[in-house]
Amino acid sequence: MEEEPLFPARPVAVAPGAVHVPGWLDTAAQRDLVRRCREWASGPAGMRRHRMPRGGTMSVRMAALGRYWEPYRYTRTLPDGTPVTPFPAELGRLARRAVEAAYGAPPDPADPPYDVALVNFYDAEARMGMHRDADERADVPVVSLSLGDTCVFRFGNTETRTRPYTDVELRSGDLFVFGGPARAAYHGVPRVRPGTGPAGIGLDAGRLNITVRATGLD
Ligand SMILES: O=C(O)CCC(=O)C(=O)O
Repeated sequence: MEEEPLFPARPVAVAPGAVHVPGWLDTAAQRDLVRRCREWASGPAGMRRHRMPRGGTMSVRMAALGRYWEPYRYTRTLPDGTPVTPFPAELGRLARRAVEAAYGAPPDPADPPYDVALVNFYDAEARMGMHRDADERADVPVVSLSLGDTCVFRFGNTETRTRPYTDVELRSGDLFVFGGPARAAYHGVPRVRPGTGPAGIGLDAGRLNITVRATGLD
C-alpha cells in the first residue's frame, strides 16, 4: 500500500510572499504529472541543456511549454521556427489551486493568466545557479512543483545572489510559491540528493521540477 501523509503539512512562510507547502501533491497526482512530463519532454522544445550567454552549458535539462525559453527570453517558436507545445490548461488550473493553497486566497482574477511552464530535469550532478525569474512582464506568483529526488532549494533576497538566504529541502510532491515581495528574489538549486525519490510515481532516478509562470506578454 502506498503511504500518504496522515496529516498533510501546512504552508510554511519562508519569506514574505514565499511559501513552501510540503506534500501538496499526493502520489497519484505526482504519478500523473511525471507521465505528462514524459510526454512534454518528447515535444519539440524538450529536453535541452541551454548554453549560457557567457559560455558554459546548463547542467539541468529543460522543456518549455507555451513559449520557448532560452537564457534570457521567451519566444513563440523554437529558433528554427518550430511551434512550441501549447501551454496545458491543466497546469493553469493547478497553478491557481497552488496559489490558493499557499496564500489561503485565490489569485486575483485581474492578473494575467498563467501561460508558460518550464519542466526541469536534474540528474545527480545537475545544479541551478542563483538567478531571478525576470523574463516575465507580469508580477504574478511563480508556482513550483517538485517530483522525484529531494533537492536543496536556496531562496535568497532581491538584492544579491549571496546571503541572506534560506535553504529548504524540497521533496517529491512539495509546492513552493513565490510572489509579491518575493517574486524577484534570487533562488537556485545547489544540490540534489540522489536516490531519495519515492517509489510509485514512475520516476526511478532524478528530479523533475515544473515552474508555472505568467509572462504577461501578448
Ligand atoms: O528546480 C527548482 O526547484 C527551481 C527551478 C528554477 O529556479 C527555475 O526554473 O527558474
